Amino acid sequence: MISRIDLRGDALPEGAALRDLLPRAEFDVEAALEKVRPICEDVRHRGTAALIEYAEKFDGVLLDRVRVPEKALVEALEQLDPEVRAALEESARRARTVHRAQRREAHTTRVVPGGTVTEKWVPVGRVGLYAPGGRSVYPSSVIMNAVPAQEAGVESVALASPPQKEFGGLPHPTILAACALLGVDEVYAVGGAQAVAMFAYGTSGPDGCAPANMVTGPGNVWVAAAKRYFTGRIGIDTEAGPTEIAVLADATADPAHVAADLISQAEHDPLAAAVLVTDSPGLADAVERELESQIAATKHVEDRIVPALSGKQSAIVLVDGVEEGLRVVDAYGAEHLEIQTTDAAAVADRVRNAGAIFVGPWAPVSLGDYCAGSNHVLPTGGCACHSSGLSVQSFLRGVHIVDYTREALADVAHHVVTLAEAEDLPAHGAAVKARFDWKVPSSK
Ligand code: HSO
Ligand code: ZN
Repeated sequence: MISRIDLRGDALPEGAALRDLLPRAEFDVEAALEKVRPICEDVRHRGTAALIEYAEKFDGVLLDRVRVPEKALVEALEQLDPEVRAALEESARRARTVHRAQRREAHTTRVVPGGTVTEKWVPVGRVGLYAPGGRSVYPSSVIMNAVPAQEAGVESVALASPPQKEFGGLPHPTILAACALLGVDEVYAVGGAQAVAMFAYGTSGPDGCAPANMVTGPGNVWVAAAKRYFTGRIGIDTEAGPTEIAVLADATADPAHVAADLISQAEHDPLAAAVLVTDSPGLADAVERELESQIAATKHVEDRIVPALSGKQSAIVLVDGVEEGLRVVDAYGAEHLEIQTTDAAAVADRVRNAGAIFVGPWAPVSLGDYCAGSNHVLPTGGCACHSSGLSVQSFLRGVHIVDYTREALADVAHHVVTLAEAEDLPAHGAAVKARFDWKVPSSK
């Protein structure tokens, strides 16, 4: 069911050449952009009326308003299964513990006597969070979005999630309940690219949504395309693609656990990627057998797990040793990477590119999805080599405050003037000279 890529024997190629040998899902954001552009512009010009029309067209619901009444949030929480509520509360508590520790203090550096640069951290003013609907109704993602924004001190947090026909045009009740649990009371029944456009441009009227400075959260290719469309106008986290799990394992790994973990993420999407990197052909065979037997007992087999595992984005990659395995997982840059080898912590310590790393036999990705305290909104598609998962830092801006005395400026003035002249920008130098009666103090 799952293909094999044998990289044993020859020396591994470097960088991009190695990456090109590894499997990856096609996720064509650029193509989706073409379709998303007119939708975004329509929302810009027609606001709520356009949102209501798209709800009918894409979600099959007739809405008379898009803002979810607060009463609906309270009711959803009241009706939530107490066990689900307790689990969400525990998930949020752990996430809050981890994210609170990410808060940043202002820091002042004394560059020279009388000259300081302070970096202060300012939260983004208003954030729009996106929670998908349809196949992916994840109240846990509401936690993973809202908690870092709240811990960063974002004052205004709104959330959009697609209207659901079976719930009278409201977003899924567990999404609403999670919002109520977290104190997110501004919620819109808007899905897809339209939701991103609503946050980016804002809409007016009694049912209107104030524009946001940033939009975060997972979504389908339309949401990713809309994020790309608005990049530069608003901040985004990353363009989330299909879920990925890579497992770096040696012969000591338990094949039943490795298979279960690969299946756990394949369960998300037919385009989800599951990649096992191992130096043990014995483990590879055993994992394959486990995959066959375990999927027989699970749920989303035909629609998601089989296409995900047999798709070109998934594979078992055979390597000569853990050393080569490390190079492969670094070239791949998985959203989630499990290390199931001897000395797993030491191996994990050497990984450079991964959204999140799960160490040893007792840290499956599903723990991180729900209750580790770590964030599950993570870079996909190889973006882990330049981006991080969602955190308090995502919602903060570092602002430099420059404070120099007359003497400290005088001391460096000649360098500023020299550089200004070297760049043919004499007015830059003049701004300094003017402060010293046009006589720049020479270096002492
Ligand atoms: N693994 C998904 C997140 C998720 N899992 C939500 C379960 N619910 C993407 O990182
Ligand atoms: Zn998951």
